[in-house]
Amino acid sequence: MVSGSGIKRLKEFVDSSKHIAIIPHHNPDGDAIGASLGLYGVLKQLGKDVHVISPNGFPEFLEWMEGANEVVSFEDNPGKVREILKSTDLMFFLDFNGLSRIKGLEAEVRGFKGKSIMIDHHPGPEEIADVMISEPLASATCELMYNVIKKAGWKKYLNKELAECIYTGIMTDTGSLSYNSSRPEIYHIVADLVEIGIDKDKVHQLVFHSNSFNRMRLLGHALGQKMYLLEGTPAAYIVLTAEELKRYEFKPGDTEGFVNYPLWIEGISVSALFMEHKDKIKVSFRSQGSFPVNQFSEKFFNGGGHVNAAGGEFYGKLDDAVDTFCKQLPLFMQEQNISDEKQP
Ligand SMILES: [Mn+2]
Repeated sequence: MVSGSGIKRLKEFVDSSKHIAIIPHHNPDGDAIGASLGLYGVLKQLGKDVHVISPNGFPEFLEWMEGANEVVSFEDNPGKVREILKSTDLMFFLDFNGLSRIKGLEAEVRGFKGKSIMIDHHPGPEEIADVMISEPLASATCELMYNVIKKAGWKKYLNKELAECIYTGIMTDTGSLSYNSSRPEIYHIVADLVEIGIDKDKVHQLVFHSNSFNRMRLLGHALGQKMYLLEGTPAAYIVLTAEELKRYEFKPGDTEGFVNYPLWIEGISVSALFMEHKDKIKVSFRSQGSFPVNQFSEKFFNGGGHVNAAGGEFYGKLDDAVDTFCKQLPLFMQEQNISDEKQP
């Protein structure tokens, strides 16, 4: 899945660089942080001066990862990041394919004169790097990272701790191998990681069984009081106001995965989550089957992503965001010629 010529140039870049920065996307998830820390550990063993620079903080449930306490957040520590970037000669962009995905860090990266490598699995990449490893069919950037590490001849550096980082991304981006994971290669990779010695069950527990009491109560509230069906369509959605988020002491990452729950309803194949933040409405979309939530989000919510998983933003009132969704979704479905029936 990762081409030989891409790997050859990647290796040349790494061999000829001393100071390397690894950059995941804003609000990094298990895949972005897993791929970053997996690569970080390998490059350190190759004797490189490496830093993982995240546009902002990352969720607590990833803090157990090897190297996690060395990640530098640009939002929390811009001075340190600028200092690091001064001597950086190679940058890795992981799990994103457009510079707007790194928010405030974009301005710092735009002026960068060194070499860059992108490794990502989102569709529609922008030309942001000298080497672009872009594979929309891959389940996760961590899947690509495993292939990169193996093909570059670095597998010997992939110890148990780093293999657990890589496994985390595959696990979180596929809902524990429940979707977007039908290619046999993924299971060969997982088998390799188990052979290296990962504790698969422990990783699952660390990531998924570490909810705060408030997060569980917020989920209960969202499903019990704030989930709606969009009559006449196979869509359901959840709406959370700023007051509700505050009531349950919302922290970034708390609503991760909420948008998947409406899909568990029989007959529902499109799901949306609306969250009222200070300056904007954050929206997440999921679908099953052919409904392209990335195109829908691009058209109405300034967003994008994958066919079945996308994000977006709305600049206006929460009610107007929800109205836009309720009005435009049926029309968009007609346009796309998508029937009401749940698609397999
Ligand atoms: Mn990903």
